[in-house]
Amino acid sequence: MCLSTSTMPFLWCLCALVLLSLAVLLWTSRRTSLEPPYLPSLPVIGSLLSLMGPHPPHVLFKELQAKYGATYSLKLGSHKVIMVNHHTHAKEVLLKKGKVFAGRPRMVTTDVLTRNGKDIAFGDYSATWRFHRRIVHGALCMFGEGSTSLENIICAEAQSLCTLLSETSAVGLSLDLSPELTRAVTNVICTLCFHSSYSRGDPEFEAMLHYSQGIVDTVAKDSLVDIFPWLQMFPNKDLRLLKHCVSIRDQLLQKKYDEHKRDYSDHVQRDLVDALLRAKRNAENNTAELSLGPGGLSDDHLLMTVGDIFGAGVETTTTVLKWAVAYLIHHPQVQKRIQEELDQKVGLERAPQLMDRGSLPYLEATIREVLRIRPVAPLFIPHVALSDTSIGDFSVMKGTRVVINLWSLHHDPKEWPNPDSFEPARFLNSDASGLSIPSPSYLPFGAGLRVCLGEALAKMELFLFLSTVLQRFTLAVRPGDPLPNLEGKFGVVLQPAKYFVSALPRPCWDRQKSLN
Ligand code: STR
Repeated sequence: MCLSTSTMPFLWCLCALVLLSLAVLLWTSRRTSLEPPYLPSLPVIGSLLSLMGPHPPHVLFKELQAKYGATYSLKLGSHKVIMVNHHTHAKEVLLKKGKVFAGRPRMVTTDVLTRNGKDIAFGDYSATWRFHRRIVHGALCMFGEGSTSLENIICAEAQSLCTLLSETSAVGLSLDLSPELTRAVTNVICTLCFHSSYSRGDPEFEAMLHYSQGIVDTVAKDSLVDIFPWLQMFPNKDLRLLKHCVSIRDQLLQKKYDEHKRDYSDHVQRDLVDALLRAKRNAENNTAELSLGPGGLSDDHLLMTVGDIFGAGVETTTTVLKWAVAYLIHHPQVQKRIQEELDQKVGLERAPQLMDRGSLPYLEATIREVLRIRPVAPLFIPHVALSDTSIGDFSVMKGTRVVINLWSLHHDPKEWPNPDSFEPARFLNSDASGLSIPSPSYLPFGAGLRVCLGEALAKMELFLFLSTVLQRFTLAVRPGDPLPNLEGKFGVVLQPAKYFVSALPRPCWDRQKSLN
């Protein structure tokens, strides 16, 4: 066949077009089917062999970036997990594609803790979950930030902590602050939830301290039963301890819940449980809300959520306070600068209040730095992709677990110069008169649909407790005692090891008191 010269250019164009479309097709399919680099994996055990070693998981996962890049995947038993170590991908998961990644995995330990995911933190994404979270958010707003009564409660607890510190320092003792901080923080949450509080030595409080630690030690820390659910068939010490602690917690919660149901009135809202009960009753009267799915919002849901608020409210804030004190002991110059700021802006005549927050930027910067250097939950709680999707150029299949390594975000040397050194001033603006967030790689409370519900409350507590104590005392260890260990014990929260503190009354405070 002979082609005329006039048709040649047309054919060339056609060929070029076909080739171009093929290239585009090939490129786009490569782009979306690209899998993140994989850690070596064996049948049944998955990547477990690559995860053994001396480092805690968050540190190991950060270091594996050097070999596999910031986003890589691994297998935990039969579960495919994508590990995200950089803020751009973290924000894509939490914010840009928040809804797609809003799922939660079912795990043996969290199912024990939450009656199969009937809470908010560990519960999977659903219409019931959304409704549940909305009413808890509303109730927390009503009793949370801006509520003067809550401020008064926190201040009263902070003062009672100071009284204890005076008593122990008067007899030259040093003290493990942990139970006292926990009691103070528990009382704030208890007042918020149940309008009740504990005095020192209350047996119910002692029981709570014990069960809460048992739960933190055993729940959702990538324990083997969570990776291999079939291990439940064998005797398991941790799972037994968890079940025991959960049953004590449930008895305690049930008692409070029953009392509230008995005394419930539509006309008064004494606390958060009353607010939740009202929302539940309104929903039951409203047929539209009844399309929530099997069971709607049951008593179990409310009970488990109160358990979440309690557990999260106590364990997280207490842990941050313990880290803050540990770092302040290591950095007396930071403590001195906070105290100078307090002396200048608040003085000694009165205790600090929330309205002082704006005028104490260095204290606020210190709190931010504590939350950066020792994030409460260094791996957050795992997310699950609810449909086929992508992270950056990598494709992600429905059902994949996604873990955000907040530790990597907060210790990224490209974002934070000297990431391992404690430098509150990095959160101050150029003339040190106000605050700044110097990097987008900072998410202490998470972000998106599952952002921490207690952020405002936590910030109030951290500010009031630290300012009240530091106005009156300098915290140190006794001469010859070791400084607090800053490494932390990995678990669902990263807790510091036990240490002893001696609180030295500040001379200026003592002088002021003797004048009054
Ligand atoms: C602490 C111990 C306890 O008694 C109950 C809970 C349930 C809620 C958990 C909490 C725990 C630890 C901190 C968590 C919180 C939900 C959100 C919070 C995991 C296990 C964080 O994401 C930091």
